[in-house]
Amino acid sequence: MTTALESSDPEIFAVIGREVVRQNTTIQLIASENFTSRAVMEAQGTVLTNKYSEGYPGKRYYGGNLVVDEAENLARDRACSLFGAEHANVQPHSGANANVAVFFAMLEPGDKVMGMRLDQGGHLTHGSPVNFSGKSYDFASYGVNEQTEQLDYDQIRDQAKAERPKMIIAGATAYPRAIDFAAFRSIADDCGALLMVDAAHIAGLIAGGAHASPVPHADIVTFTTHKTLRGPRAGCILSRSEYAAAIDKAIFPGFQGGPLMHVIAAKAVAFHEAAQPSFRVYAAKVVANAAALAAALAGHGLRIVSGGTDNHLMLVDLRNFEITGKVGQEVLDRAGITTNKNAIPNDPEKPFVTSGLRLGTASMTTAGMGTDEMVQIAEMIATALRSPNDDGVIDAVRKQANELCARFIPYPGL
Ligand code: DSN
Repeated sequence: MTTALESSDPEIFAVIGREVVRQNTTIQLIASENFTSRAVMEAQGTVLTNKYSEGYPGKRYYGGNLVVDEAENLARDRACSLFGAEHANVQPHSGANANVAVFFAMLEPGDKVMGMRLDQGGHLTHGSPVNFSGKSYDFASYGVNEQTEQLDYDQIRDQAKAERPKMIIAGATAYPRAIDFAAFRSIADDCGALLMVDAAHIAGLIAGGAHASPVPHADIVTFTTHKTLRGPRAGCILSRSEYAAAIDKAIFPGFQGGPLMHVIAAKAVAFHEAAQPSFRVYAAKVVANAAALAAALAGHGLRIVSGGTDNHLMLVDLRNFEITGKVGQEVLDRAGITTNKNAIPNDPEKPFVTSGLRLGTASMTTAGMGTDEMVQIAEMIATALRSPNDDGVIDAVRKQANELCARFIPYPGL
């Protein structure tokens, strides 16, 4: 049967078809990606995309919103129940938007804030000088301990006492260890700061009980819904009730216009899926797979930053293979293994080159892979990285990757 898209726009139809093939046939190890469910995708491809709904349920600036109000209320209630939060704003279009809105709500331009440095695992919006956050606020950044490559809570406490920030941001995009949110709370209390946690990467692990929750400790928690949480590409903000009005006002009318009601409906679907017992099993498997992949890579002589992983991701230092992150990513792409180059702590290379790779297990765990497959993938990665210029070796690894993926197809029938 010809679809509407196929007949009206064969070019885009073909592009989507090729991307389905890529996702179904190659190994996806980008730590911030996942394979969302068909139900989540179905909710996004609906007439809810047509509705303008500026405002919030019961208080909109246009008519005709009674039906979509139900979708947003379901999303808000399910987010609160999943994470044990007092308030949820489900309108952020992305994690960066969620973070901007929190800054608008809680800070004045020029205020002192502490966040993790981008080149040590933080996010652009945690005060990078090239981002609006670093340009608009006075960031004092913290990093990881040089020896352990892990957060050093005593060091962060000393810095916070000296800097006396108005807000401390905990959370990262490339930090492989568990984060002690109770320690961050105590540090924030010591210097009278608000505590915001950016839980974008680990939101699914928190929902599935595989990482401690920041919600009891933080004033505000932001996260994205598409990483380990496996929902649509978007953001969300949880907060204590006392900050609810300020956060809502900062998202709309402060920063965004009309909410994307089809995406909000898909968030509701994802929150429902993450509340099921099977999601707890999934989250535990993601962590077990990451530990197995890291251990197997270390067995092949690759150095794992900080010596291991407690969550869904790991950073691999490629320097003893005498290869940069940029080359490593390109070689693995040719070998049918999708990764991203990533700075390692105190990286001597530039951000566009780097000495490391960031690998995550959320996608391939969704596809059904377990620890045996992680051991096979580690072998493929090491083989390809040892022979970056040998097309025969790279082709052989690509064939192995295709064969492995044929047993774990995320979207059969698509
Ligand atoms: N791009 C996301 C990641 O890969 O972690 C962060 O925004």
